[in-house]
Amino acid sequence: MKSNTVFFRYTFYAMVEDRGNPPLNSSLASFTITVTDVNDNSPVFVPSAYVTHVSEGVVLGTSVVMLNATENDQGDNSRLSYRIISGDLGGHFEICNKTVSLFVI
Ligand SMILES: [Ca+2]
Ligand SMILES: [Ca+2]
Repeated sequence: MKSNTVFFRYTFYAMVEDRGNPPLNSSLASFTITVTDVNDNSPVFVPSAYVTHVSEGVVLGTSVVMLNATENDQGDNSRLSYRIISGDLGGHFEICNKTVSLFVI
């Protein structure tokens, strides 16, 4: 677990009673719920801009840039996926994990 993660802990007390008249209660219980992680952090690219150069004779499948993002949540809340959302008009690039590769010319 990351040390900077905020945890929330709730402690409840409950009572049980019967449906008689008058109702009788004789037992109390406490229970605690700990929220280990809330997805309250967004991933951030570090750096936020990348510049690279590719030779026109490069072999298809060559990695052209490695992206990096940080994320302060845990588990599934911190698992990242990368995708190109615009700019690749010819469909020449693909991202596998965090690696951008040239695949189609
Ligand atoms: Ca969190
Ligand atoms: Ca997150």
